[in-house]
Amino acid sequence: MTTVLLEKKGHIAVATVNRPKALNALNSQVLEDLNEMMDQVCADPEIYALVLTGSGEKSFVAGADIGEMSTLTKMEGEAFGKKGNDVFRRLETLPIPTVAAVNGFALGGGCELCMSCDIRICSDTAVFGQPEVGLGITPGFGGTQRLARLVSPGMAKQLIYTAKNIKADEALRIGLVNAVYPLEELMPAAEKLAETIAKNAPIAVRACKEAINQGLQVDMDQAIVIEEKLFGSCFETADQKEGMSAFLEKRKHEPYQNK
Ligand code: DAK
Repeated sequence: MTTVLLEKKGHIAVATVNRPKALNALNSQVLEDLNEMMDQVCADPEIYALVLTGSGEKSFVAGADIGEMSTLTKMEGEAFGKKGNDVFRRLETLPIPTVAAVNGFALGGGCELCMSCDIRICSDTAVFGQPEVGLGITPGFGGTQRLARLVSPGMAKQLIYTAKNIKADEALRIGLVNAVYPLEELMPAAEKLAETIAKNAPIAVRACKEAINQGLQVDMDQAIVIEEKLFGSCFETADQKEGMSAFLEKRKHEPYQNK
């Protein structure tokens, strides 16, 4: 991987989009490397949570690479869009929980990338926006769908139709991010959050992600059945037995084994 760095720290991994000279814009290589990064993360049973960020102090990801996109034909545009959508959907449904640490510009494809993560936190320097209509295109990596689901449809429409950027405080106010930190505190906070998640029973955490993601796509009657099945599956795990035994024996549970 040349454009995505992957670092393992205990039970968490930190992936960094690394094209700082182009403000980490997403070209085909970055999309391929994000895929490779997810192959590596999924192949490692010791990784329980993933943090995704951008290289440098200025940008998370400043969108899809406008230079690469500018000359695309209709068919090439569709192929580029599919490549990105496949990667973003894979990230959204990655079995382990994901935290986006947004350290600056998150525009267009960058905003869409962070919306494919489970949780977003950002620096006080972060800027979010979907500038696509100003470039003559629609958001193409799921922006119309994920933004409307994460914030209100009216707010999503305002952001997308106006192509106006918003700052961190406004992103917090509308619920696009969960918390804002001074830039230097962002990565420690993101890693601490991922480590806190990673200390819980990994199979149960993954089941929660699946239940929330799948349940939101169906009606409540079906959603509750999805939850029941995943709840039941936890009772086949050693971690459930240890967690409940520890409670009953009034002791701290042993570190969970992901079994
Ligand atoms: N693509 C390529 N290069 C970029 C870039 C981008 N999105 N953003 C920045 N860069 C490059 C700049 O060209 C510049 O390169 P050099 O000139 O130094 O070689 C370098 O990064 C530094 O940028 P600036 O000099 O512009 O830095 P400033 O601080 O002055 O401005 C900025 C920062 C983020 C406000 C500005 O760079 C900017 O406005 N960037 C573009 C932001 C943007 O519009 N992003 C959204 C792109 S649209 C699709 C699927 C998905 C998409 C589209 C179609 N299909 C279904 C086909 C997604 C579209 C988008 O993401």
